[in-house]
Amino acid sequence: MTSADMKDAILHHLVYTLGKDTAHAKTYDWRMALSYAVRDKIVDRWFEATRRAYAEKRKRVYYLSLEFLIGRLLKDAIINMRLDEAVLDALKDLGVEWEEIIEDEPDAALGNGGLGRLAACFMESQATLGLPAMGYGIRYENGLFRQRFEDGRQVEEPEDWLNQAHAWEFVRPEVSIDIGFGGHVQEIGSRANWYPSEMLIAMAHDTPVIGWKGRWGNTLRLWEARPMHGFDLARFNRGDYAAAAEPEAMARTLSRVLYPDDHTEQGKELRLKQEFFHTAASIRDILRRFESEYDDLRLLPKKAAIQINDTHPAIAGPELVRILHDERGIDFEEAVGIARNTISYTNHTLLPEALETWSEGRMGRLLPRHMQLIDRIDDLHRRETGTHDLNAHHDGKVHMGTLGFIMAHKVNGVAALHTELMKSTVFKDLHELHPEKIVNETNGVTPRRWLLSCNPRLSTLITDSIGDNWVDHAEDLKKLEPFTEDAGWLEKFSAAKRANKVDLSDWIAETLEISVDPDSIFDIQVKRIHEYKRQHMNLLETIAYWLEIRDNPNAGWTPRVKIFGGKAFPNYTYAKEMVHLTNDMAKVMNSDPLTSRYLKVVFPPNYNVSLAERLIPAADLSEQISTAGKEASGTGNMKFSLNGALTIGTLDGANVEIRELVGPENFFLFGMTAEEVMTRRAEPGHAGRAIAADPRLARALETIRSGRFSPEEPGRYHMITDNLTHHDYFMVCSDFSDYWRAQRDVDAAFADKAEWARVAALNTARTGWFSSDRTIRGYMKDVWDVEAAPLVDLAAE
Ligand code: F58
Repeated sequence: MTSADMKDAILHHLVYTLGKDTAHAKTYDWRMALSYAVRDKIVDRWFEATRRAYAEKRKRVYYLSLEFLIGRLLKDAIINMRLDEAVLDALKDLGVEWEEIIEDEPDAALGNGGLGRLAACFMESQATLGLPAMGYGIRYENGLFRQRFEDGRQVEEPEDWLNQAHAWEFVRPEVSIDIGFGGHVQEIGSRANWYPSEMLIAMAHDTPVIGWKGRWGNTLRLWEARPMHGFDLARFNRGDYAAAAEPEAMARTLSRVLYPDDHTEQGKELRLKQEFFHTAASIRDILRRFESEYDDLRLLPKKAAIQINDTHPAIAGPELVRILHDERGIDFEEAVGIARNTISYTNHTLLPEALETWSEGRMGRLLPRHMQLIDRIDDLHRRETGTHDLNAHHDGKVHMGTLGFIMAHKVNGVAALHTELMKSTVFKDLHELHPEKIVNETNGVTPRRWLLSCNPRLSTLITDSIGDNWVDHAEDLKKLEPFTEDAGWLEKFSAAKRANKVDLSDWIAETLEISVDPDSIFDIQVKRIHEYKRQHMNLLETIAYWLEIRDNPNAGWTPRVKIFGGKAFPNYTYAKEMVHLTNDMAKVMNSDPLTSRYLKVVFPPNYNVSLAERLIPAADLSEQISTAGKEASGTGNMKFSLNGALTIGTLDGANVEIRELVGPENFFLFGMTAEEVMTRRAEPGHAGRAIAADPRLARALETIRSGRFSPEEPGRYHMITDNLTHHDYFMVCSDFSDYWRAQRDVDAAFADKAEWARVAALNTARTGWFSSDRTIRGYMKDVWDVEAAPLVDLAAE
């Protein structure tokens, strides 16, 4: 497409879709007009891919996830369609700023963190590989809350990304599915009729997901909850306006918020309803499509693979069995077999508190037939395996991890270590019964968004050096290795990183009014705020470093900018204290005349996909410091490494694989192993001993305790200091000394600029393996048993 065509297309949409003339168009209008112009180019290919999937009778993959953290879509679409030049020229001609347009798009935060972002990367990789696939999620009216700081405290505000028209979706009123809750069950022999007492409708909204070079397109289908019977006119006419609108409001509540917070009873109820709503609508839709093509349900596993992303859609098993058995009359055991061969389950956490359970009371009330079927599934599993005590339903609860496991033919972990720990801890007994079931699929990230798009300077250098094949064959990045021996090339590599750091410094100055020196180490920890991720260990090290600089301000310290980003769940008080402490520290340290040349603390609010795209390319040091055994994989760790940051980290999650690939000598390793953690934890008084043995740690803790960062409320952080001193389940104290040592190794390494650049470049060269294309290929082979369509130029057909 030429830039003149692009310009015409933009102007056409500006006038005829937005109803604006150029004289009155605002940034929003230009962005929408551009989005529609780009979308037009996608639609034909998307149709063609869909037609081919049908015509070639291809097996499809269905990715069921309560979260898709897709972020902004416009730039992604432009880049994958390779329209960047045409768009830039057209905008220039029209006098419209590209940056302004890109920044104007709301960041669709339909996820909490890594799990949701993984789903988004997978959608993009599936489209790039030509794999017929569909993502099913919920169209949350308000995604993850927006984070603001007030006096350093986190304040949550609703995220209103749908306040404006959303250019990327197509509403499908014809795809409206009835969903029931509650009521009673009438058993007829083995089968039953379920008569729900409450009904609502799931209506589809489709977003095309286009792969690299526009050679395949898939659909992200998001469900919106709608009332069965809208507005009650009779009540309205009686003057009861609020009651008239009630059914609509109640139904809408279901797809209103993305749940991090299921603390209250109502919250729990709503979350379970969301899970069933999402799963039931998706399963219906999958079966409708299947039955439009085939008439034998026994073929389902051959034509459809249903992946459940964590246990959130794990009710898929019983729901599919219910339809096959109760509604289609297939024998119960056979129905279970079909469902199991179709479904597979990804586990993302071993943290006991994060493994979902539902009380039998709640499940029985909301999903009475499913509760019966879960007991029958347990019963069948007992008979199949001759065991007595491995039920999904036990101790008055339904354990969704066990249910997911029993109803899947494959269960996967998301990094090598995590998968091994699944086998030896949480799923030990089930694994012994089904040794073939657990497989590993180490996570990945799409190199289109996480290198090509977010880091144009580095990607241009890469493409100039090795061509652009790396974009969809990321292992090609290996070809950069010889360049890492070339001083001239390394200078270019460093120049790209430095320019990214300058951009970030400017942005920090502008938005946060903090000045940072781009020649400092940009040391970044961005992720959900959680004790196991140990942001507080980073904070303690920051305090210890700060105190040491103060002791001897002229000792020639290596300057650092400590950058934090992340949200604390609204009900997670401890994490919120960590946020507050970070901000309190920043206030004191950034204005300390003795140290501020050497140390700055920066915490931009509202960490999201767009902010990640800004921060990651500018990082020197990636903080991946979770307690070993707790981080299932991590995907931020991969993004940093791919963008030429060095990692300081524990042997946890995918860090283990990153370290192997980049080379142990190029990774700042510290801390106990998962096994050592388990042993140490069993030793009473481990925290106290660690504190007694390390004066720096003792002093840093004492500094917080003394109220140095919160003089107006000296005891503010006693929750953190008491916990670390007396319990310290996550081993912050025990790992601190080694973490300090590793940080000083970082300082020493950074002093040799050329060597640092070489290692940074090696990180980029050696982490192509972490492309989500590789991950998806793994699932295709080990889990889904599916092949991709041949990649052709769909537009030319
Ligand atoms: C994350 N889980 C893991 N959960 O923590 C991370 O190690 C892994 O890389 C990633 O999944 C992808 O496999 C995660 O993001 C959540 O966000 C939960 C969603 C439900 C509410 C509680 C948090």
